[in-house]
This record gives sequence, C-alpha cells and structure tokens, in this order.
Amino acid sequence: MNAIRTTCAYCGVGCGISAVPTGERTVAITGDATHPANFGRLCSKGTHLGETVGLEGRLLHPMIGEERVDWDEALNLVAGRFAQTIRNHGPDSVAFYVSGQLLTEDYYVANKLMKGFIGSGNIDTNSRLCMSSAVAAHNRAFGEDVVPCSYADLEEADLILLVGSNTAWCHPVIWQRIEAAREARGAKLVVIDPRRTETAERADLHVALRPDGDVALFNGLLAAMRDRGGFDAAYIAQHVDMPEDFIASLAIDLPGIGIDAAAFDALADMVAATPRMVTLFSQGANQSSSGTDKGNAIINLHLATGRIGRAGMGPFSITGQPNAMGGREVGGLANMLAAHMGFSDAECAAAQDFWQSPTIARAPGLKAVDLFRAVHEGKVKALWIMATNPAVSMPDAGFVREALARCDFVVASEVIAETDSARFAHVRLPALGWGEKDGTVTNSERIVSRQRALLAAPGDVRADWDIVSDVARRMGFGAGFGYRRAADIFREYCAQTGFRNDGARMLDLSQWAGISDADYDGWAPWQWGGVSPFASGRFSTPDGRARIVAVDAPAAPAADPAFPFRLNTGRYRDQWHTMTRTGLSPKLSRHRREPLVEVHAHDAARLGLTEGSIARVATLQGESRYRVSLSDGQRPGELFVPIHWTDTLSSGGRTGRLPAPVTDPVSGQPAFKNTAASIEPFESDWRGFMVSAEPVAIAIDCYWTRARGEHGWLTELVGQGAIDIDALLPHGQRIEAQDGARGTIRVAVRDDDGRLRAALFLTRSGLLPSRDWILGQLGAPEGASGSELLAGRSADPAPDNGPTLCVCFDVGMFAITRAIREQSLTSVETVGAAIRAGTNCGSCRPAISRLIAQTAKEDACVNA
Ligand SMILES: Nc1nc2c(c(=O)[nH]1)N[C@H]1C(S)=C(S)[C@@H](COP(=O)(O)OP(=O)(O)OC[C@H]3O[C@@H](n4cnc5c(=O)[nH]c(N)nc54)[C@H](O)[C@@H]3O)O[C@H]1N2
Ligand SMILES: Nc1nc2c(c(=O)[nH]1)N[C@H]1C(S)=C(S)[C@@H](COP(=O)(O)OP(=O)(O)OC[C@H]3O[C@@H](n4cnc5c(=O)[nH]c(N)nc54)[C@H](O)[C@@H]3O)O[C@H]1N2
Ligand code: SF4
Ligand SMILES: [Mo]
Repeated sequence: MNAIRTTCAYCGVGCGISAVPTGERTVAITGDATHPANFGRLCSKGTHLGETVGLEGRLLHPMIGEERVDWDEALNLVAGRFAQTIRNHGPDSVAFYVSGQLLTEDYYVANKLMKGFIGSGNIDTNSRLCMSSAVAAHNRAFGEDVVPCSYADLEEADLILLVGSNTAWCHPVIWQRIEAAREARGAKLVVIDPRRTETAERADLHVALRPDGDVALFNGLLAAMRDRGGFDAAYIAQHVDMPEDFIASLAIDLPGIGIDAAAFDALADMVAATPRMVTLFSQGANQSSSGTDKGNAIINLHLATGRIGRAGMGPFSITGQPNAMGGREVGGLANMLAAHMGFSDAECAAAQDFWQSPTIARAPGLKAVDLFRAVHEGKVKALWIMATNPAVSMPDAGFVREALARCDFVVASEVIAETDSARFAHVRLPALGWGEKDGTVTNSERIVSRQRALLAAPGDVRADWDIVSDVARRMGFGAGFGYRRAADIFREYCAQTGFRNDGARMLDLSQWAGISDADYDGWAPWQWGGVSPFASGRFSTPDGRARIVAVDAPAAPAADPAFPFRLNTGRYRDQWHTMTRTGLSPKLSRHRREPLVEVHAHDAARLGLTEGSIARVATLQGESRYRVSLSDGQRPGELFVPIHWTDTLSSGGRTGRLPAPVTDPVSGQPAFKNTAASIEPFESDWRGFMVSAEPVAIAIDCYWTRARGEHGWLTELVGQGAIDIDALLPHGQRIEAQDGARGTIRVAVRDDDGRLRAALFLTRSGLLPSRDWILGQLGAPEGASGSELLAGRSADPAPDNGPTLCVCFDVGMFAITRAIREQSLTSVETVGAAIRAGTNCGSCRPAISRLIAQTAKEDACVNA
C-alpha cells in the first residue's frame, strides 16, 4: 500500500507523518521526511500513534443516555432542544465548548452556527486554557494574533530563551531541532522555569525564578539593556509605539524575580551580547494571572532591542494542541468574531454579509471559566461539548462537574464512550478520530497541513463538521450549511479571510478560495504570513507600528498558613492530557505509571513524607492523592503534579480538582501553575499492586491508579484497614501464599488453560516484586510455575532493567546505567550505539544525558 501523508494527532509542532495502513485497524507510522515542521523526525507519542487507533473504548453509535439510537433521533433531539431553549430564553442561553483538537473545518462550522445563525458569542474553546494569553499579548502588541517566528529561527539563533516551557517533553521535535542547532552553531540555551526539568538540565543556564516572577524578570532585562545601551533607537523610531515614560520606569527587582544578582547578571550579559535571540514561551507564561503581561513583557524586550522580524530573532509563542492555531484563525475564541475579526460594527456587518446569515453576535461571549459559572447558575441551559474533557481539564473541576450535573441539556461529541465529561451528557455523538478524519490543521509556525483519513469510519461515526452542519440544517439554517465535503468548508473559510480585508489583516488565505477538490486532497504544507511575517517592520495596527505595552510585575500572593505551598501543574513526556488515547498505549504508559507529587527533600523531611509513600495534596478547591517523589529540582515550598489522571484511571490523581478558578484579567486564561496548597502524608498500613487481564473496579477507599500493560492492566494500591481480596480478584484457580510476620499476601488466579488472569501482591512491611515480569505473564500460554508467580519473578531472573526510559526499544534506566558503567560510555551517541536507546524518536535523549552525568558524579564520589 502507498503511504498516506498526514499530520500527528498530538502537539502543535505539527509533525508530518507518513502512514501505511497495515490492516483494518492498524497502521505503520514514520516521520514524513518532506514535511517542513519535522523533516522526518517524530517523538515517542507520534511514533506510537499506531497503538491508539484500535477500537477499544470507542463511542461508535449515537447515544441518548444509555440507549443506542440512530442519527435522526439523536440530532432531532439536539436541534430541537437547542432551538427550544433559544426560543424560550434567548440565544445567550446556549453555548458550545470546543477544542484545539478539532480540524479547522469543524471549528469554522461550529463558529459560524453559533455566531452567525444562533447569534450569540457563546462559543469558547479549551484554547482559552492554553493560548489565550499569548493571543491577547499578540493583539495588544501587533494589532493581530500573528506569531512572528518560524522554527527555522531557532536554528539561526545564537541564544534561545525558553520561558515556562518543558520543550524536551512537550514539543520534543522542536527540542530536537534546538539540540541539532546548538551542536551545529553553538547556540546558547537558557531555561526560565521554577523547576529543574529535563529541559532545564540540558541548558547552559537555568533561571529558577519564583512562580510568576517572569514580568519582573523581563522588565529587569529591559532595564539592564537600557543601562548597557542595548535599545535599538532607530528601530523604535521607525516601527514601535513606546509610552513616553517607559524607559525611565524600568528597574531591576531581584526579590520580585526570586533569583540572586549573579544569576541575573549572567543572563543579562548573555542577552546583551547576543542579538540573534529567540524567546520561546508556553504554559509557564500563559497559564498565569499575569499571563498576558508576561507575553507583552517578552515582546517588549524584542521590540525595544529590534530583535524581531529578522532571521534568528523574535518572541515565539508555541501552541499546545494540533490545531490550536486553526481555532484562533477561524475565530473559535469567544472574544473574537471570525477570521481574526473582532466585534466592531464594520466587522459584524462583514461577517453577516459574508455568511448571508439571519443574525450576528454583536459582543464577545463567555470565556471558559465564566461559561461554566453561567452553566452552574442556570443561565446557560444547553451546552454542547466537542473534543475536550472539561470535567478533568478545567480549574476547580469539581465545580465544573456540579455545573454539568445541573445543566438541563448537555451534548458531547466524542471519540471515546466513557470520559469523565461524557458521563454528564444527555446525548453522546460519535465523532471521527485521528486517522479517520479529513481536513486541515495549522501548527505553531502558521503552517497549514492536511490530516488525511487512513482508516474507514467505524460504526456510525461521522465527522465533527458533518454533525454540526446536520444540526444546523435541522434548526432551519439549511442554506448556510449544505457542505458535502471538508473542501467546501475550506474554500469558504479561505474566502472569508479575504472578505473586506483590504490588507487590514495578515491572515488572508483568499488565494485558496477557489481550490479544487483534487488540489485540496493533494495539498502540500503551506505557511501563511511567510517565514517572517514582520520582516517589513509593518504591523497590523492602524498606524502600522507595534506597541510596547508597559506592564507591572504582580504582587506576591498573600501567605496562607493553611495552604503554605505553591502548587504547579503540567505534563509528562509520554501522556497526552486526560489520557483518553495515550493511556491506551502500553509503551507510552511505561514512562510514568503513576501520578507523582514532586517535593523538595527538606519539605518532605519536615512533613514526614518519604520517597514512594502517598501524599494528600489539598487546596481550597479540593484534594487529590499522589505518589511522593523527592526532587531537588523542585524549589522548597513548591510542588509539581501532572495533569493527566482521571477518575477512570485513579482514585485520586485528578489534578483538575485543585487549581483555583483564578484567571488573567485580560485573556481570561486560568492560572493553573500557582495555587496555594498543602501536603501531608496519606495514612496507610498496606500497599501493593495487582495485575489483571481486565481492568478491575476498586470499590474500597484507598489510593489506586491503573496503567496499561501489553496484555492487561497494572493497578497500584495503597490503603488502610481491612481489604476484601475476593472483591478484587476474578474467578479462576487460585494459588496463595502468606507471610504473617510481614503481613504479606500473594495470590495468583489462572484460568482453566493455566493462563494467568490476575495476580495480587499486598504487604504491610515487606518488599514487593518488580511489576514488569508479572505483568508480562498475563495471557502467556506457557505459564510460569506457581512458585514463580507467587514470587513475582522468574526462577532464572534476568537483571532488573528498571523503569523504561526508551520506549521505542524498551530500554530501562538500570540497563542504561549498567551500559554506561560497564562500557565507559560518555555520550548519548555512544549509549545509542551500544544499546540502541535514544536512537529512534529521541524523546529519551535528555534523560540519558542526565544518567551519564549522574553516573559520573556517583562514580566520582565513590572514587574520592
Ligand atoms: N507530552 C505531552 N506533550 C504535550 C502535551 C501533553 O499533554 N503531553 N500537551 C500539549 C499542550 S495542549 C500544551 S499547551 C503544551 C504545553 O507545553 P509546556 O508549556 O511546555 O508544558 P507544561 O508542563 O504545562 O508547563 C511548562 C513549564 O512551565 C513551568 N512553570 C510553571 N510556573 C511558571 C512560571 O511562573 N514561570 C515560568 N517561567 N515557568 C513556569 C512549569 O514548571 C513547567 O515545567 O504541551 C503540548 N505537548
Ligand atoms: N491543572 C492544569 N489543567 C490544565 C492544564 C494545565 O497545565 N494544568 N493545561 C490546559 C491545557 S493547555 C489544555 S490544551 C487542556 C486540555 O484538556 P482537554 O481538552 O480536556 O484534554 P483532552 O484529553 O485532550 O481532551 C480531548 C477530548 O476529545 C476527544 N477527542 C479526540 N479527538 C477528537 C475528535 O476528533 N473529535 C471529537 N469530537 N473528540 C475528540 C478525546 O477522546 C478527549 O476526550 O487542559 C488544560 N488543563
Ligand atoms: S513533536 Fe511529537 S507529539 Fe508533537 S507533533 Fe511531533 S510527533 Fe506529534
Ligand atoms: Mo494546551
């Protein structure tokens, strides 16, 4: 079969993929060597996409409650309830909450229906939680939401500042391009992050600032540049609008930044000495109560020094989701109308004339946090959620669940049947997923690429744009929604970007308004705005000048003795958001099997928290439980937890419960990374784990988390008091061993063929076997002996390879350290040559590099 070119399902790097279907539900994935975003590279998540295209857990039919229905019945109900609610309570009583994981065509149709035909601004997207501060900063500075850089700038820079970005884990292919460029031209890398991440470990300088110290830091850098004569007076005079007292107002406030003078001076020296500088920023900047100001502080530094619009220079906001950019472009944020237009009278008229619509939204709608508040208050009575899981991913998610539970009518368009959010839906609509859907996405550098169908649509599923259009027709808006295929929508969207544009907006795709179906199908990646949109020095403001926006550092949060820690939340390398897809991959599940709370050793000692124990983390909003990981990469007084675990996968790691619904005053983006919190030991007297062929429902109150294995599931368990083993274990032939002194119980359950179906290991004070061997015995036809199963290891054990770092070649951490020691390996390359680790997707290369350094350090100590 011929390879089909498409783009990755996951992050905003937007890597091209070359996919070959190998069966009904299987595909072979490689990087597309011709795609300009990745030139053939892929990270661990992209590489293992093939493990997630099966039908496990899929929503395959429209459902009303628990009843399977046909499309007519489901869509008549949706259209009827929305129309009725609008008739009785007005257009603002309904809302859509959509996602950067929709295609541009899906997004365009949803936006058109809400803003042009229903006539409300109430469509917001999970990009509110992700990009909206960067959007607001761009609009303030440039007059339009235009990203000024391209990935090539990272390769042409001499200095790269990463602000609040764990690039090695979250944008791994950008990271690989940065690493290659550092090697090629010796570019210096600075990481600005309160935590020492794997990204920070690889930096020339790690600036471990205090949470939300960024505005103070960039204002301080501006002051330092002023003092060193680093402002570009000619550039400012020609292209920048700068407040009169801006220069004089700048000062260096070290306590506000939270670093010492030596660290600040080291950074200021690098910045002053290196004009070719790119500042790349993501969630450590955006997800903050000062997120928009952070964006503008960064942009201010680039404008004042003229470091923008030239090769290797610029402020570069990178996007999270595969189509965060496409959503911004069509106008999927509640505060934008369409195609980079706002709500002026002229823009409203332009959109309405273009759509030939009966009405038009005249004002911005509710932003995500306000939207769910309005649902909770009963003001929004019908809500349609598409391609996002707000019951997990919104701040104060407990409140969001209450809002969903109270809402008169909730619709969810999903690919997965049982998500934490879909459980609240009255109607579930099955949508095409990655590999089935067909349309366009825009990546972080404005490249529009195609996602193409590789697999036939399973069950009754339909494209998101098709579902929305059908509902629009049933609401009586037939004329506006007669699309037959995605290309029809793309042509219309391209035409809209040019309609009454007259050069006012850089987003202008009107050259593609007449593209043929065949050319759309053959579409090659194309970048709007060009490599450097501001090369001419002209910006999208009325006078063409960029704006320096004076911003003040936020005050430090008031101390709260009940919640003395600052809680930071973020991502793991191999999991994607709420794990509805990556959680299905055994390989991706290996890197981090449980949600950890990272805490500094001094704090842990003070509070009686030990490595591997369970802790309860609480905020004013709620509490969650995590496995403790001591980390000197964590600043004292600060905690880090991952965002991925849901109620489907754990009893307590659901982080969405914790963050306060505090938002940036300009963008409305939640401040996910800085919430007052407390931490304490979770009292327990037993711990253990279970492997099972089927996922097991855990009905007792304990800590549990579940991870995917090759042939089943691994469930970790920690709790107190009695435990009803019979309730946990499936039926079958049981063998058992007990050790009263240590309070250890070991049980294995086999089926009639002798295959292992489940095994349980619990102990009060003893040791537990390693998880991998016994997990590997599930479903094995030539079963291990009973005594081996109860021991949890083979009679002839292979060396323990430790937690998997390289998921591509399945190489564990201990195996890598052994190779480093035994073969005296000193570089990531030689490790790769010796044991292959790190030679495919490259996502584990930072971890290998860290192991080399750590091993050298340990050996030096031993030898000293
Ligand atoms: N593996 C993986 N990759 C992903 C995703 C995923 O779920 N998994 N999701 C994608 C999406 S949608 C997004 S938005 C991106 C996010 O990509 P990133 O923004 O890189 O990811 P995060 O882990 O959310 O946060 C980045 C860093 O911000 C730091 N930080 C916290 N507070 C501050 C602060 O006050 N100042 C500074 N300077 N830094 C701070 C955190 O310590 C953290 O290391 O990743 C995308 N890629
Ligand atoms: N505490 C904390 N919370 C956060 C963040 C943080 O850093 N800290 N980050 C925030 C950010 S940046 C983001 S982007 C959000 C992400 O949060 P969510 O958007 O809630 O996370 P996902 O798990 O990606 O949810 C996507 C859903 O859409 C479904 N889906 C996938 N493809 C399709 C499709 O083609 N069509 C349809 N209809 N459904 C589909 C998936 O099964 C899944 O249920 O989380 C935010 N929440
Ligand atoms: S960096 Fe990884 S997750 Fe992101 S688009 Fe590329 S392959 Fe996909
Ligand atoms: Mo995101």
